[in-house]
Amino acid sequence: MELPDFARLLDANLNRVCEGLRVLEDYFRFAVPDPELATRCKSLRHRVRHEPGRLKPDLPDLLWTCRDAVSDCGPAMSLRLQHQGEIAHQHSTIRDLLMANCKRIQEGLRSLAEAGRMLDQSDLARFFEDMRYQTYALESDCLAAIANEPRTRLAAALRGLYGMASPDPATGRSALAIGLDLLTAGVSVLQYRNKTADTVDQLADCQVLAAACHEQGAILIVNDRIDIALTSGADGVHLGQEDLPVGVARQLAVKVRPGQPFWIGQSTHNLEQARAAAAAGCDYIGVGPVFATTTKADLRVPVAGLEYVRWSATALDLPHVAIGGIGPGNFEQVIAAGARCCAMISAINQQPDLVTSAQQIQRQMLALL
Ligand code: 3NM
Repeated sequence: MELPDFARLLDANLNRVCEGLRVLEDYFRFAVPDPELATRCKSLRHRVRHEPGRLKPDLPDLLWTCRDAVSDCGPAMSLRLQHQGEIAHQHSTIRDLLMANCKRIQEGLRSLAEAGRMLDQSDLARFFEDMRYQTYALESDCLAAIANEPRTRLAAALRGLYGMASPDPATGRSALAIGLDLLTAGVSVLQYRNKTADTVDQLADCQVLAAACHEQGAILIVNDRIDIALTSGADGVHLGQEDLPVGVARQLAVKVRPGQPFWIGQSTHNLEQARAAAAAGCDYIGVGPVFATTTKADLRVPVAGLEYVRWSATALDLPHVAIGGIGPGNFEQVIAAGARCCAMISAINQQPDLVTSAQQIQRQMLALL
């Protein structure tokens, strides 16, 4: 076989491989920045673009002179197969998109390596084979990176003030009104905690709050009630030690909302509970009570203290929310102990101008992180 017979195949596949790599590179450069992965894609793309010309100097000129996109039968083939329903060109998830491009790159490299062999260009064939093996590792790393992506979003949201939408007996304000004020103040995560309202009213509140949260990119977590969380469009549930076990909650969430992230947080009051929550697959934990609190009357555990915050922040690779007796006068100590996120109920929800107070605290907390 002569090189010109293979020129169009080489040209098309070099373009195919570089285009596929560019899709991955742009995703990890602009959409979910991961400089390490983006750099790897860019480096592979440059090598595929330039190494063949170094190994065979007459190749670049030959490729573009033989190019003949107009008479390529490929587009007509694709159209026919699409009409027959055999191939689809839509990727409904990022995973589909990245995987399809990885396959495109690997298939292109395989075709290039075979052409290299047919042409007795063993250096070229070896180069393309080596590139193909590198892209298998790249594919695994890209998929691993996006598997962690939703968790990264949760960790980013658990920063600063964790809003608690609870009805306030002192001011008579409803959980819904407080929740909407906290969202106006700019919290990135809100927990709906209502121990008194009827289920039907809680569901209605959570539907409103879920829509309001999503409008501004915040996360809504529902305390205790996984049924309300799953049916209202909320993003997760927060469980106490006596609530549904985390594993059971996860099974339910996977059944009701397959393939979608659903966050499960759990209150913990000591090291053993924190380790158990992590082992059970919790996405984040509550850490408290940091100080004495009168808000949770049924809390039959001793104050866990700043030492527990310090331990959680360093020993456990899990996002956490410090809670219990925290307010404007002491949150600095909690952050100094390593907390990135603090929940406050009485200290903030009773403020006459809740929006301004929450905004102030949020600003001060973020400035310390
Ligand atoms: N959970 P305040 S302490 C709801 O330690 C809750 O898990 C706690 O209210 C825990 O900010 C607590 O008014 C009450 O102290 C927090």
